[in-house]
Amino acid sequence: MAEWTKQLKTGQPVAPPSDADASLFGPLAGEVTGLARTLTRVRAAAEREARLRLRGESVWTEERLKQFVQMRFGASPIFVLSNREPVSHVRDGAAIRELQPASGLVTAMAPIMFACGGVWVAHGSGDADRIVGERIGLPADDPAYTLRRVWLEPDEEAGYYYGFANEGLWPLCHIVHERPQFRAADWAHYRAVNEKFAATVLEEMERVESPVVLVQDYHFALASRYIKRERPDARVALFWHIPWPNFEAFGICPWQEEILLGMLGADLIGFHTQFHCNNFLETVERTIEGRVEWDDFAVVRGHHTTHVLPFPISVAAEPEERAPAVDDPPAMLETPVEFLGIGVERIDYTKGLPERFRALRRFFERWPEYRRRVVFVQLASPSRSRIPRYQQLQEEIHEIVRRINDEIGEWGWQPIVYHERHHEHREIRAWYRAAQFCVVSSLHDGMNLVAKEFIAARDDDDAVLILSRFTGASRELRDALLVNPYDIEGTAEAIHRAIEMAPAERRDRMSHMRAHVREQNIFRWAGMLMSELTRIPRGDRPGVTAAPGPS
Ligand code: ADQ
Repeated sequence: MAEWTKQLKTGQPVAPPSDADASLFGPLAGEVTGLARTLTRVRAAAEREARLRLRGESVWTEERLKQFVQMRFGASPIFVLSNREPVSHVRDGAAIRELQPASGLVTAMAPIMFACGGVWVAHGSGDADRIVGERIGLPADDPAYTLRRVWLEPDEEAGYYYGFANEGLWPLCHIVHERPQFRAADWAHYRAVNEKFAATVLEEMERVESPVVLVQDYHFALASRYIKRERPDARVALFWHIPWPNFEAFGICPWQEEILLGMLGADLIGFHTQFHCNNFLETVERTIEGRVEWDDFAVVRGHHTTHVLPFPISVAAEPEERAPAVDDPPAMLETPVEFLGIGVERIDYTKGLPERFRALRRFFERWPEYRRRVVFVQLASPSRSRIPRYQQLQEEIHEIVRRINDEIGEWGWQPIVYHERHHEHREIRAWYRAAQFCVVSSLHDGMNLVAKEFIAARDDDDAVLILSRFTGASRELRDALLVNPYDIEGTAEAIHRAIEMAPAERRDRMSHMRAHVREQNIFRWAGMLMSELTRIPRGDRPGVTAAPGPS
C-alpha cells in the first residue's frame, strides 16, 4: 500500500492493490483505494479535455460531444422536452413501423441524445405509440436514451398544438403576412398542456440533482417557468427554433406578457441568429418590467438572470466513412436529365413553394432551350393538415404544379416532378446527391436545415445552392446564390445562373460551404449551448445560495 501511494504521488496511473487485507487497516485501505480510483478517473477526464482544448478549432464530433458532456455534467442524464417525438410508431396493415418525422428539430436533436443519453419527453402522436409503450429505449436495436411519451386528449391537441402553437405563435413569429388566430380557448389549452409536460419532466428528473433541461421551441414557451418554479436547482435552456419578430409585430398577441415571463423562467434562451436575439431583448424591454443588459445580452428580473444568445443550428455532417451507403441516383424519372434540381419541404406557407414553382415556370419561359434538359423534383411532406390554411396551400400547390406541367411540359418531359409523401432520410440523401442544384425559397425561416443537409450530403463540389435571403442559413452560407423569393424574375435568373455557372466557380462556392457545415455542425451547436449553460450558477433564486457549477 505504501509503495503504491508513493507511485500515485508521482502522477503515474497505477492500479491500486487488488485485495487490501481485511485486518486492522482494511477499512482505511478500502477508502484510499476508492479515492485513488476517483483520482484516476478525474485525471483521465482532465487529460481528455486538455487534448480537446489543445486541438482548439478541431471539428466537433459525436464522440467529442459525449466526452464534453460527461466532463461538464458527469453521469447526469440530459432531459429534452419537445412536442415532436424522435420516432413515432404507426400501423402499417397488421404490422407496426417506426417513422422519423419530417422535422428540423428532430433532425437536429436526435444525434445529440444519441451521443449524450438521457430522457426525451415528447407527445406520443403515432397511432401505434400506445401499443409500443410510454417509456422506450431508442434506437430500438441499441438504446442510447429513453423516450418518455406524454398522451394528449384530442381537444388538448387541437387547442395547444393546432390552435395556439400553429395558428397563433407560428404565423406571429414568421413575417409572411399570414394573420395569426388568437382564441382564448386555445390559449387555455396551451397553458394546461405546458403544465402537463412540465410535470412529466419534473417526474422524470425527480431523483437527479441539478438536472440539465433543454426545452425546445414555441410549443413550450411556458414550460421553463413551471420547471424552475419547482426545481430552482435545474439548469434550463429554451431553444426557439423559429424567428423572433420585432416588438411591434409581437405586440398583437393578447398574452404577450405571460409568454415572455414563461420564457424568462429559463436560464438561457437560444435563437439561431443575433438578429432574433436582439428582437427578443427589445420586445422584453418594451413589454415587461425587468432590466435588459445589452452588454451581456441578458435579462435581469429580481434575482433571476436569463442569458439570450445565438446558437445557429446545424446538421451532423457525418464524415464519409460513417455515412450510410446511398442508393443509386433515383431512377424514377421518365428519361435521364441533364440538370436535376431538388426541393425538400414540409408543406408550409412559410417555405415559399408556390413562389418557387412560379420562378421555375418563368425560367422555362425565358430560356426555352432548357426545356427537356432540366427537371425539378420536389419532395413534399404533408404537415399540420388539419389546419384549413394548410389544406388550402396543399390544393394551391397541386394546382400550380398541374398547370405548369400542362402548359410547359411536353410528351415524355415534365418540368416538375412532385412527390407528395414523407420520405426516409436515406431517400432524401440520394436525391440531394443526384441533383445539380437545390432551391430553398422560404419566405421566412429560423435557420433551414434542408440547405445544410444538401451541402452535407455531397462528397463532391459540383452543385449549387439557391437560398432565400430570409432564412437564418443565409447569414452563414454566403456562397449560395441568395435570392428574394418574392422576386419571381430574380429567382428565375438565379436558376439560370446556377445551371450555367462555370465549373470552377461552382466548386469554389460549394467547397467553402462544405467546409463551413463540416465545422459548424450539430455537435458544435450542442457543445456551445451546454457550455454556456454550465456557466450559469445553480440555485438561481432568492434565498438560495448559488453553488458554483461543476466545471
Ligand atoms: P422546419 O420548419 O421543419 O424546422 P427545416 O429546418 O428545413 O424546417 O427542416 C425540415 C426537416 O424535415 C429536414 O430535416 C428535412 O430533411 C425534413 N423533410 C422535409 N421534407 C421531408 C419529406 N418530404 N420527407 C421527410 N422528411 C422531410 C424548424 C424551423 C427551421 C429550423 C429547424 C431546426 O422552421 O427554421 O432550421 O426547425 O431548428
